[in-house]
Amino acid sequence: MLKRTIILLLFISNSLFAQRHPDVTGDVPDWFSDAKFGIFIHWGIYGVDGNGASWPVFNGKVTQAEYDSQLKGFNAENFDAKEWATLFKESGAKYSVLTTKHHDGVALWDTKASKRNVVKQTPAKRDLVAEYAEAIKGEGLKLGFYFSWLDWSNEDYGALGKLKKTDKHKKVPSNPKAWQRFLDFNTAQLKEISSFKPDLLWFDGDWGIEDEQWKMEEMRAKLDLWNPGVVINNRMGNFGDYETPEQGIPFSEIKNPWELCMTMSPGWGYSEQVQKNQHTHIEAPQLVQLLTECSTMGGNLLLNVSPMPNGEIPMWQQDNLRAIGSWLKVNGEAIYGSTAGIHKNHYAGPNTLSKDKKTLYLIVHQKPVNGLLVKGLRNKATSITILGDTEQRELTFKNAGGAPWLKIPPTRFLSFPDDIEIGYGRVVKLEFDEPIDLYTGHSGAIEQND
Ligand code: FHN
Repeated sequence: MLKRTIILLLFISNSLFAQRHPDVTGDVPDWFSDAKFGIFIHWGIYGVDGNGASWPVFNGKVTQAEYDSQLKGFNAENFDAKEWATLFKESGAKYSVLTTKHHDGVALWDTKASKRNVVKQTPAKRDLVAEYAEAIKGEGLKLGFYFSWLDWSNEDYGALGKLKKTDKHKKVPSNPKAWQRFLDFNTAQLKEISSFKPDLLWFDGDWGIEDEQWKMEEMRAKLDLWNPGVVINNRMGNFGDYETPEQGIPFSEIKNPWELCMTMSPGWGYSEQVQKNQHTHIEAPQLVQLLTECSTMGGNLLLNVSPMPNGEIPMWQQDNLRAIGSWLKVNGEAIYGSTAGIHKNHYAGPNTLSKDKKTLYLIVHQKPVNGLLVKGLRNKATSITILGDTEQRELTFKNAGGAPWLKIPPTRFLSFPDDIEIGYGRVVKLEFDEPIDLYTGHSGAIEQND
């Protein structure tokens, strides 16, 4: 909190000199950076027709009335929050994020700020957020809420005109009174969902409008007051805590804490058509690879599921989550609480390090042919084993070259037993007495020999 206050003070001083203040505070609790894996849940009336969450209205593909005809088909009749929480726990996820209100403005809780909610306007007639919150906390998972700042069903949002997602022009409300009414509406709803004490708020839809129009600085102070310690993503202007690359593993290093949100198939919400197109479904081994790639770069994976209108999570998505959980049961020590791995020039594959840098986890998704190539490693490992190897074999290096008297380590080839099945990926654990020491230079003539 102190760090956030200091950053806020820096922001205020910086803005006096029109410098760009940090996009995020970078101030996240250990539980978040250690978690590495969370579940995103896009659940809403948009699963009835399956044409996409909220966007069909914005893109003019359907009228508001056509979109809202889905309200009558959203019944949540098979929704069992405890089943969801048990499944997410089994998946190895440490937190989950539910869409409490998407851009369509339909709240999944019994909001008093608007009749546009599933209790009053759908056959569900239940406070789904309350049930979800209780079940998630009951399973010991961290509770996350998604909330869309923008609301295409609310005319007062229109006070800033129909914003295009890429529209970064500074907007001044055409109707300041209506815009303030919209801000008050959002504030009232955020106060309501803050009462469930979420550990994480996942905002969306702030695009195209400046922080001062959203009054984000004031909003952040309120959210922190209502729920001290809540961690917030960067889709809150410049007042969030961590970055949220979407639908694509980052290519370059992200220095701030970050979390990649990704779908297992096209689209965020449920769609019968997507359900049938099994060839578009990302499968468990690939999802494990996505997770290890994020861990290698020091980030989290927030993997999306898309429950049906009746509250059931598609079985193929459940199977994927359970498969990931089985993999993490054996290999989780390489993921949870890990830090970004060594550079790809040292090991050309996913890998992570323990916080004290005394343990290196090399992750293997394909069967090695000539062993695993590791370059620039100066340390002598005290133990090299494969997680889950019932025989607990010690692996050995074959060393090529090197001039230790000049602190130039050999190029190392790590043996990999032929009988080890790769499955969804295996992890080689290398333990050292000291933090890992990597050579990053390149040698020349060796003018002395030992
Ligand atoms: O427009 C939304 C989209 O529907 C989905 O909710 C994603 C999830 O990150 N966020 C926005 C697009 O970036």
